Amino acid sequence: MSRISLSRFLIEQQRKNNAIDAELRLSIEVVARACKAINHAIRKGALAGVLGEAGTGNIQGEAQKKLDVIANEVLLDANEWGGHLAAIASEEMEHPHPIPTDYPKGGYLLLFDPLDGSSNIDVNISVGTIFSLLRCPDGVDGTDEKVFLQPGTQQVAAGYTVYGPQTMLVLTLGNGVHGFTLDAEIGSWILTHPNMTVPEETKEFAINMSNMRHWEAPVKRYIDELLAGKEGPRGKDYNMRWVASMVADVHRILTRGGIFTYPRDAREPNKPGKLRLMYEANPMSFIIEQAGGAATNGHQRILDLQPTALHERVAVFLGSKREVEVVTRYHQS
Ligand code: AHM
Ligand code: MG
Repeated sequence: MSRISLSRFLIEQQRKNNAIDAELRLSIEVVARACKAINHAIRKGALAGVLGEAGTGNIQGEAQKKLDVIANEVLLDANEWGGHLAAIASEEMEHPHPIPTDYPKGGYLLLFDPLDGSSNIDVNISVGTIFSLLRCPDGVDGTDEKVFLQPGTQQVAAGYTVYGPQTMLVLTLGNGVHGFTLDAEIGSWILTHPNMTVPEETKEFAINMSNMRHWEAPVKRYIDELLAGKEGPRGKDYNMRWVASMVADVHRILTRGGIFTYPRDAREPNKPGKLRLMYEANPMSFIIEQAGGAATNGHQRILDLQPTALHERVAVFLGSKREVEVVTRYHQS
């Protein structure tokens, strides 16, 4: 059987299913191409002198790694000139990035976390790129931050690349989730995981346990019950995994099930969790829901949340439906 490349997959989506238009197809192809260049830089590592700190900080007050800066620049350079975007927003930039005046503007807004899990770069553990695409309403200036503040339900496409033992791109256009593996020799993304699904039930959870003393009561109760194993109220033994790269943890869940959580905690009461809504939680929630899973902030479906700021944070519980339902119920009782 002939192999299906990402380009062919997208053209067929455009032609047969009408799931995307030409501008959206180009947007996804350009992000995917940029991710190949990011993959190349990551794989070179110390050979290219790209490990370590950049010596700068981002808007979130986090120290930037050299590869955070490189990945951000690669994505900006690749996406500026194609005429498919109205503006670009990134974890690494305080304000939306305008399309330079010498290029035409398009109808889509691109948001990304250029290198998620970047604390793992120097220790050679999987990292990733996360992206989300929204429509820019006609006649609206894309650089106005407010235009980005659309609920996750408005996303027209979302995806991530995981730079792991294999480099994979996982994508949703709102009609299922499809995984592509990079064939580095020919430089092509090949469809290897069509129709990925998250099993409803699981015996695996992901949380940073070192924050346990700061959790709110519903999260403590939920995790205590999982830890109680067969003898506890859940009646089965659970296993735990925590990569500290959301992309890698979510990819595991898409492959074999599980629940991923980054709850709000008492250290910073005004900060609901660590992860960012617009370019981490929303795209991942879209993917997980499209794969048959669920995603909430403990109280509400993440995709229904009305964003109030570009870099807003949110508590995250996502993955196998049954588990997300249980922890969400505990927040409501
Ligand atoms: P980053 O986007 O700055 O890399 O931060 C997000 C990452 C997630 O990938 C991961 O789930 C989480 O931070 C890990 O946080 P912690 O170090 O608190 O366990
Ligand atoms: Mg991140």
